[in-house]
Amino acid sequence: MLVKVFKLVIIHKIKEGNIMKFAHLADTHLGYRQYGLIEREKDFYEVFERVIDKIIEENVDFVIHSGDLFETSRPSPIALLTFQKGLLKLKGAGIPMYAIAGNHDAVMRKGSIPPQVIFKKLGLKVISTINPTYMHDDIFIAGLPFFPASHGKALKSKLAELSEKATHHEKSILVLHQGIDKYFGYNYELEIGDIPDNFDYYAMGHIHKYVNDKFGKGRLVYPGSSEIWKTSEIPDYHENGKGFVVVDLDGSKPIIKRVKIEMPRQFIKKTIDYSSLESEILSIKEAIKDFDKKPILSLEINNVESDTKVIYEIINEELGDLALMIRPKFNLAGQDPILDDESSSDMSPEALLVKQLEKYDNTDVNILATDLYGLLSKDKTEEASELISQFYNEHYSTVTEDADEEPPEGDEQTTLEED
Ligand SMILES: [Mn+2]
Repeated sequence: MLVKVFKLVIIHKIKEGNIMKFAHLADTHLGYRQYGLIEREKDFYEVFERVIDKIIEENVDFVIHSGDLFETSRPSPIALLTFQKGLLKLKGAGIPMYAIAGNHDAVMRKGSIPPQVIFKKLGLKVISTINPTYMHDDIFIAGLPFFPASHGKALKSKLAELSEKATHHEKSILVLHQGIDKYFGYNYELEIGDIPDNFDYYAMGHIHKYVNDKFGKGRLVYPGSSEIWKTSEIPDYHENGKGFVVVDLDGSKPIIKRVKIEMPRQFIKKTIDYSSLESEILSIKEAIKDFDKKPILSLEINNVESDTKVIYEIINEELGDLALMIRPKFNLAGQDPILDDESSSDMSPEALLVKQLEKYDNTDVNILATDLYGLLSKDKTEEASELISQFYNEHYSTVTEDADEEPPEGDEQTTLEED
């Protein structure tokens, strides 16, 4: 009898072992309307639906979303409904989802809540400063919402707490939405040495390109954004595709499988010499005329010897109906096209600001400036003034004690409704 029970346990364990895998995605930015085009907003929804279907096909046990689920902290009803539909589809398949808020969907004002909280009643397991840990069977899942660099001290102390808790579990996952210096050239909140090294898997969000690195007891992964959010992501898209990862935590090291999702629309970038403009236009026309969805065309025309307005009209007349958007760039004859291209145009205003700040050599002020830039460029004036007063309290006020203890966002106002 005892042998029988023992056998059953073994069989159960093996069975459980075979199915313990999860999907990890991030940066879906639902509600983002690229170039102000409704078609692009819909593309992001379509990709999200494809991701959900693919996750169900992959037969995972649970899903982790590492932040920037929505483009803003106040998503439109369509963005909310798109997520709700996906969440319910997963629920129907018996797959729960764990999620943190990213810098886009977090509200950095005391007492406010990220949109993820709306879905708790539908089963979404929100990882927050108030509820930072969960157990999924015997897997310990810990995480935090996005912390701005100005709250680096609080972030590091919370990471230390989670790391201590993880020591009591055999398998553990850390979920964060942060930039790390090793993978993110500028404006990061953490250095790689700040990250506790005793987790098996680091489910990261924030960086829109795909990163899969050895770290801690296992691996650190940024699945990247699910759609092309910025054109500078195109080279990475060609290299790694867009999508998510499926992680198998059964062995001593996690096994990562990259799952690519086909983009609904193509981005086409072409450099053309003015002398062959006509034939190039014809070949583009031929290439895109049967596309399901009109592509976005980036055309760089070198050695231009004519009025750019006239050329633009020609391009528009020939390709306007076949492309969703045409982004032309003209380089006049004799002008070095490399001079004003890639390097400088690839630098975001934020990166330029960081470069300018370097000469002041004051880390705290630089961090404040970049955080303020991030908030003010999104019209988050209230949060910006909150940040300034926190900064003032931390650095100049005589009462400094509780400044660091404040979470960067309020999350749930009450802890009564915990899962
Ligand atoms: Mn993002």
